[in-house]
Amino acid sequence: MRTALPRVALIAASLLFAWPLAAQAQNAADPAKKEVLPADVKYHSGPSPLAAVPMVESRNPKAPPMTQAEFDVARRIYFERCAGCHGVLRKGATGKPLTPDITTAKGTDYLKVFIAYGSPAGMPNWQTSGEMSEEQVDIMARYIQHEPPTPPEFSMADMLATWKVIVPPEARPKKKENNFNIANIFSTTLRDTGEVALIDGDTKQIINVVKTGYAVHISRTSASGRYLYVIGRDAKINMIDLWMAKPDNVAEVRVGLEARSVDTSKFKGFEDKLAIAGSYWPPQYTIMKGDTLEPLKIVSTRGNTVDKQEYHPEPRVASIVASHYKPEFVVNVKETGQTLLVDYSNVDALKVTTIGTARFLHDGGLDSTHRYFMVAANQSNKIAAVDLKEGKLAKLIDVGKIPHPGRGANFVHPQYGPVWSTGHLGDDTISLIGTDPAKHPAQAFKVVATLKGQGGGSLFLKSHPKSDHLYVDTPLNPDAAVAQSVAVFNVKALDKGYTVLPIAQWAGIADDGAKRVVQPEFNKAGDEVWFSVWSAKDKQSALVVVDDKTLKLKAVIKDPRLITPTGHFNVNNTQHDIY
Ligand code: DHE
Repeated sequence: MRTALPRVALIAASLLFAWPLAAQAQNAADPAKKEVLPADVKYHSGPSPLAAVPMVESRNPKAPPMTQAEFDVARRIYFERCAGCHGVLRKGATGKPLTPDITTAKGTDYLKVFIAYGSPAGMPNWQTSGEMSEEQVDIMARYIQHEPPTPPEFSMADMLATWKVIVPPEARPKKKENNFNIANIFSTTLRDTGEVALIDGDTKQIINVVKTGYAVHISRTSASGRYLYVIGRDAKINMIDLWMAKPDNVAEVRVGLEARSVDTSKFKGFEDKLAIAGSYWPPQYTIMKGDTLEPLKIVSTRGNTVDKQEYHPEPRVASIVASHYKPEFVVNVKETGQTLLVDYSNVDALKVTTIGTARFLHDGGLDSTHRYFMVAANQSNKIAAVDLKEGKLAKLIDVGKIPHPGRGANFVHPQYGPVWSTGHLGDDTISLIGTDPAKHPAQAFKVVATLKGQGGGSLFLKSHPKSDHLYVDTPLNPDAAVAQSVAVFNVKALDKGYTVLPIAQWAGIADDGAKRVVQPEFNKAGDEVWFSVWSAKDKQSALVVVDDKTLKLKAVIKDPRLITPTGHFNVNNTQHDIY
């Protein structure tokens, strides 16, 4: 029999507040269990493509019964709303573990209250916010007491079955067959249509809209600058040849069921030779031939956590960057907090250096010399600086709440020399970290200054060697005015504070969308900055281009095909890691 929520609310209220308080006391001692903030929950609770995948299911006899129909509904909701925070196997990630040993002990009534009302530690109030009905909350409370359904693995045979060489290397252009300045092309993610728009950075015209994977995530450029590799959340990689008369797909493959990262070999002698992609499910990375995406090697990332040395069954691959120093890919394994330096000089005998960094690794980028990889361990509130020349951890640096740099921003601080910087999802600060141990040893890998920005909810910030500005977005800030604008600092006068640019207002688009302003990206010359003004699929979006010298509006790119634009990647800056 289903219990009405208000009645159980009274009974369970004491439990509701008891658990989080106890958990918070524990959190203070355990950095791996930090408080979760609403902006972070919103960010992590995006739909997972696993919702549609058939899975191995088994029932826990101690859990309350469910019909198959209820179980199917719950499984879909779980992968659409919950898996991003609690993990596919419910072992816990940003959110708490929800394995049956824990949940059956709590019981259905307790869990219903928790799901319905949320918690001060960051669990959203799914029912009182109107996102789930009372019936759905009841189904979810019972579902999480059963064994988590397990999605299938994804083997070499599965990959080969999806692998397509659309235009084989020998049939591709022998020289560039178009007049585009390809170094200044932008690949713009059209998130909800599963496409990228290739935009000519000089003329601001759309060159082509190319079909890619589901909820496409990032684009990366090959070492030569000729190829673009695009990955969707469904782990589909598309390879685009920019030399074609109309640049388009030449190869594609799926490397798993869910993924976020892709890159290509950049060390001298290995240019365009190999590609790599990391998956969320199964937890593994795959090395492919750079010219055809033929999968060559799959390596699992299952293993032990850096701190308590506990086994983790689903440590997801977060950011990947190609070293310019050695024939190595830097692969960041999120839940275990291990940074892997994968030596690809002999794919048949891979040498992997495993560097323990910090749990919850997410995104990051290189310092201006390309020697150090700076990666955010976001729920650990740390940046790990990894020395790619020496192959070791240079330092773990404490920063603000939930650092989120994208690739970060490098510039020369007037007092402290070269710094790399990150904004934060959880607070309004921007941490500047010294990156020049040779000339500024006292500042090396320390937070040398902390700027105050517009607010929390920041995802990306950017500068350029030719610019005096640092641009900081805040798309997940709850205040619409903050989410729809960016802060700009003059890096030569940081004490003067920031100027606000009303980017969404400049876009001049219909007023009914969210119009979140996301991801500053410079053009090749470093004299203009592009932003996405991101609204829902059925609302108008746009791109806004700002003149970096004057901070005035330079252009607005509007087109019915620009649906849900988010990230954009300038070919030259992505190729050479300029940021
Ligand atoms: Fe991203 C980079 C994961 C949500 C836009 N995102 C990354 C990277 C990872 C990641 C691991 C680093 C890739 C690399 O460098 O190799 N992102 C995730 C998630 O797990 C998360 C939190 C939830 C999800 O369901 O996917 C998530 N990301 C988002 C968004 O909602 C964003 C804002 C819009 C969108 O397009 O989905 C978004 N993520 C981006 C962008 C980058 C990125 C633009 C690349 C930044 C760069 O400058 O390189």
